[in-house]
Amino acid sequence: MHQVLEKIKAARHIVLITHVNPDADSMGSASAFYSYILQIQKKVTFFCHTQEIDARLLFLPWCDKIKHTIPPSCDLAISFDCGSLKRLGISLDIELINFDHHKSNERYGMLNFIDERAISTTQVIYDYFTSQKVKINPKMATALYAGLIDDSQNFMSDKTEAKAFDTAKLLLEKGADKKTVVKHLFHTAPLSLLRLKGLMFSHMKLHADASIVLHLVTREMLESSGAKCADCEDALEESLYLPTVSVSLLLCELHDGSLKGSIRTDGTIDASLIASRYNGGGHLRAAGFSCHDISLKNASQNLIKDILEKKR
Ligand SMILES: [Mn+2]
Repeated sequence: MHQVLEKIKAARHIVLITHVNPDADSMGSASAFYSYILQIQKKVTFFCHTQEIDARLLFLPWCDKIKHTIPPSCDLAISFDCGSLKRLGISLDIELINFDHHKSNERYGMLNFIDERAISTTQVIYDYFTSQKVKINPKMATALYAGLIDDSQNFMSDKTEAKAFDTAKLLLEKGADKKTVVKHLFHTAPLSLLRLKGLMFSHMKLHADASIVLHLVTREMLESSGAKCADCEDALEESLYLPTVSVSLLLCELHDGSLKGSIRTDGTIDASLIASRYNGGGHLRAAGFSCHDISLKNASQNLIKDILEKKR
């Protein structure tokens, strides 16, 4: 941690980098760090490669400062929650400090602060601030809290341990605006998403004694609801709430005719093993893949067959 401080002290202009298609953790970490760099009176740039940032995140402090290019005067970069160099969305010719909590982090920085046990990158940043006796103001606390509750799925994920609650308590005491964070991250949805969810639940099919849910989402369904493929996640996930269901499947038709596949399981079947059959990947409970030159019907038949084989 000491080396980080030395690098920051020596820098004249620091660029803070989120990953492409940033989430609350990546943005929250960079946002809190932005306040910190201002506190120590250095020049700072908030960079995100993605032009269209998820509107739910724009309540975070300093989002109005986000740039999509890196000024040439920057002499130090810091990345947040980026598992790989590719996820930055740009190439860099300056030194980089890498803050993350992904096990798979490629340690591409000159200094790497990867805490695999941390529930979020904002937890890693919180620990850094504490070790450096940085004063955490309400803006910083709100940004750090956002990453904490989003990555822990509002403290519901398996990885949520006592430390997450400890950190939450300390951040609330420092003035984190819990109400605003919850409103934007968990209680905000566009009409298109709600419409798509309705369509998905009314069209879904149950297989194998209602242990498998299958969602086939056609281009028509996306068009009539105005939703995007990424908006299918909620219904896919919530299908596992049915007591008999152990696997939830999605095949979504994209504009180019290819299919996007997503698998969610209750952990009794390894989703990543199924996805790897289609050159995809992921984790035990969540995985994804894409397939080309196959109809929705044929792809779904193959997928169900693969799952039934695994179940046996
Ligand atoms: Mn994260």
